[in-house]
Amino acid sequence: MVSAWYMDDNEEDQRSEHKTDPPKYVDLKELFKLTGVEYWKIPAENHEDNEVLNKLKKDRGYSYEDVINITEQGLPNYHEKLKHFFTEHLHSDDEIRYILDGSGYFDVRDINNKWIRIAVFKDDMVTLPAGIYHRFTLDDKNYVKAKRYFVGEPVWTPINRPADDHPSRINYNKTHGGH
Ligand code: KMT
Ligand code: NI
Repeated sequence: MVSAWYMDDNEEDQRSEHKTDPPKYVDLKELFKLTGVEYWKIPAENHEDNEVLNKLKKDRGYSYEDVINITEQGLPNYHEKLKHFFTEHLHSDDEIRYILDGSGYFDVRDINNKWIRIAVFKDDMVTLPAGIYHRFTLDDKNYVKAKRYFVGEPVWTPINRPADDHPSRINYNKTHGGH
């Protein structure tokens, strides 16, 4: 089950939880208000036949999908990719990920520029809006398998921070009130 919390300031080991003491959790409603991140819980088994997922794909026009398997054997240029995933960046389009197996952390900046860590597991689907500053890391289990969706021809290019003048960032700030 997904959960989210504000991160501590400790820069060591990106794969550990980084909760504050006491932990400061963020519920999904608050997460949406603070960042625009959306969440669905969809059983991974037989998800091709899941009505909620199929409606979502149709309503949002997710015309492309593939599977990313993040293991040292399963992902070409594993170390380099993990480094890029964890470098703060944005994309011109939504980042839509559906966890089929394993787990990991999406870190997103809230509207006050604070990191919120979103722990995702099997059955969790999240959308990160275009223009949000974010990053991804595996957790200490070192494994995730996820579906990636896209509207049209996929563009995975990360645009590293600072990218405050990027049209997607300007639009994100307008929509979600960030700075
Ligand atoms: C991205 O763009 O940051 C990723 O695809 C991360 C891995 S998806 C679980
Ligand atoms: Ni990204």
